[in-house]
Amino acid sequence: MRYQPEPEHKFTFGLWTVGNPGRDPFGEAVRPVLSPVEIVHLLAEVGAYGVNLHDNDLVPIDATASERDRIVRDFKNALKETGLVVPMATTNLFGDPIFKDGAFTSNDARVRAYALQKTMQAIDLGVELGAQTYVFWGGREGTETDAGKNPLDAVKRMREAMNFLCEYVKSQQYDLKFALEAKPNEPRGDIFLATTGHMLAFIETLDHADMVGVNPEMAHEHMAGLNFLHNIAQAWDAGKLFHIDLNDQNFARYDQDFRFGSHNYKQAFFLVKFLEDVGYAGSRHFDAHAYRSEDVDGVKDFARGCMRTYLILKDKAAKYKADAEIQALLKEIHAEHSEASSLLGVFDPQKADTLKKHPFDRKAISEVGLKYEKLDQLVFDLLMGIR
Ligand code: GLT
Ligand code: MN
Ligand code: MN
Repeated sequence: MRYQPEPEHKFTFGLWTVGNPGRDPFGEAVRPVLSPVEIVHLLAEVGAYGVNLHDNDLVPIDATASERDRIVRDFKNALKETGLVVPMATTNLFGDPIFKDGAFTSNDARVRAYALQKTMQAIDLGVELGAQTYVFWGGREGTETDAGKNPLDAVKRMREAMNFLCEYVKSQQYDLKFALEAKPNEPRGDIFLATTGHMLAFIETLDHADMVGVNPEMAHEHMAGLNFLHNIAQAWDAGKLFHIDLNDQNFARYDQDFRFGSHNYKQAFFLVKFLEDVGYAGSRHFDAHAYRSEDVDGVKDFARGCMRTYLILKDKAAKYKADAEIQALLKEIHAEHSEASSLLGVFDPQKADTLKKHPFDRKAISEVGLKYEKLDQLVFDLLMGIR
């Protein structure tokens, strides 16, 4: 069957995504709460490859040691029965009231220490389940008023925590990489390290920068009004695209976490095309949830839709490459001007000297139209299925 998800596509969902019962700040749950084992079976039914989790999506925060062991055993059995894997794990450092003013950036040393303790335990759990990527989303690491927290301390505390946890992973000899996820706001008024670009700069200040990359989320960059593809390209260029959260939403909204491709077809297309073109080999993780209008069947429609959309766009990317008219236009647009390209590249004094004297016909160069209108319309036609 066409557009059928296969393990090689590495489609994953969080327990918190398909398990989202539809509660929001204005209303109660509209769907039953599914157990982790039920969610694993649901994901297997729709054809996902893997399931990701926060520590407390699986093990309640107050569980005893024996409850933890039973829950983990049942979960592992469900994984075995279905063949699903756990490629990524993370810590819930936002739900419990202790984190009301942050975790790693809290002003309270007891909270910061507890956040480290909780994360080390959650790392142990993730590794036990097979995770090789560990995500950090600091939902509460921010402020409503800058009167209370010093943003400089926040960056330093965040660095201290990351350095501590990298050392922990090394001391345990775990095969685990960290992926930092940015978000500009919500649930805090403002969240520190607000975008993927901030994260990339921060990572370079860490003791073990090689272990740490990013987990950009499409909706989060759109909340900040940014071009997700451009951020992904920069992360890829830096060798830091360790994970990706695919979803969708309109610009300048709250975190809508819609089905992948539900809103911005073109952005989703160019993103998929990029991931496939560069050979991104990590998980395609859908960090989204079904509309609040849906029941459990609707949740399955949602999950199937995320994967189907990805595969349709992947197919469209192949069509784009095979389209003679599009390719001819691209060839024209990207034509090499060898008389100028020999003046570019690595500096040498001779080249600089020649370049300084080189005559440029500014008028002739700028008179030529670039045909992006034509190309963009061809892309639209392709996406709409009439090419
Ligand atoms: C939360 C958040 C997501 C993060 C998850 C990982 S939890 O749902 O909105 O963007 O990726 O902590
Ligand atoms: Mn989100
Ligand atoms: Mn996310």
